[in-house]
Amino acid sequence: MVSSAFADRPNKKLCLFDVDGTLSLARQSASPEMKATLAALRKKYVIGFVGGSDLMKIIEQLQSGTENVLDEFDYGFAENGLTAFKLGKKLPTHTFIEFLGEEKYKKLVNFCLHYIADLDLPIKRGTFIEFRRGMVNISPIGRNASIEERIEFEKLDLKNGYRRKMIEVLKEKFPDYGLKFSIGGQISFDAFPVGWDKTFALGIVADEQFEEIHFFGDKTYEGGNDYEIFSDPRTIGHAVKNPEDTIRILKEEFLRD
Ligand code: M1P
Repeated sequence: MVSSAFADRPNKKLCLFDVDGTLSLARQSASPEMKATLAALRKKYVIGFVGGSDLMKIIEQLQSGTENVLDEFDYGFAENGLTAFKLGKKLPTHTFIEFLGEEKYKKLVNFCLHYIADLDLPIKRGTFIEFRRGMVNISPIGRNASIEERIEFEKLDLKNGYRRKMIEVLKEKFPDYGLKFSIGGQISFDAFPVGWDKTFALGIVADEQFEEIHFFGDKTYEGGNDYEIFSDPRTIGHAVKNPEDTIRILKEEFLRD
C-alpha cells in the first residue's frame, strides 16, 4: 500500500529520472519546458530524480529561480541515493570513507594521481579527484574543465579510451576493494562500493510498495551509470536520447489524458 503521503496522486506509480542527459544536458540547466512537464507529471504520479553527481550540482541544474528543487520532486537522490530526500526531508545514509577506511582510500588516491600525472593529454585542468559522500569521482582532465573542454575531451576519450583503460588498471590494482567503476558523464568516472549504483535508491523507496517504478535514463547500456537500475527487475526502463526525448515519452505515454 502506498502511504497517505501520496494520497493526492491518482497513479500509485513512481517515475524516477536520471539528471545529466535525461532532464538536462550535461552540466547545464533543465529547460522551462522540462520543468513544466515534470510539474504536470507530478499531479498524476510520484516523481524523483536519481543522479550520480552531488546534490549541489544537481540543484544548480534543476533549479531556476528561488524555488527549492527538493520541493519540486517527491524523492531526491544525489550520488546514486547516498544523499536522499523524501518530501523535502533528508533520510539517513552511509558514506564511502566509512566503507573503505582511510588507509585503503589513501592508496587509491595516490595511485590515481600518479596515473593521471603520467597521462599525456593535450590539456589538463584542476580537481582530478573529487571526494564525495558516497563515491569518489576521478577525472583525467580535471573537473575544472569548461563546457568546450569537456566536449573535446569526450571526443578524444571515445577515440583513445583514457577512462576505459584507467578503469581496467584500477580493477587489476585494487581487486579486493569491493569497488565498482562507472562512466556516467563526459570527463570522469565514479568509483563506489559494489551495489551503491543507482539501484541503491530502489531500496530506499521499497517501503512504499509502488505498483510500478519507471526509470528514465540516457546511459542505459552496459558500463553506463544507468545500466543497473534500467535493467533491474524492479523497474520499467525507458532509454532516452536526450532531454527532449524524455519530454516526448512523458507526453506520449504518461500525460495523454
Ligand atoms: O550524472 C552523471 C555524471 O555527471 C558527472 O560526470 P562528468 O563530470 O564526467 O560529465 C559527474 O558528476 C559524475 O559523477 C556523474 O556520474
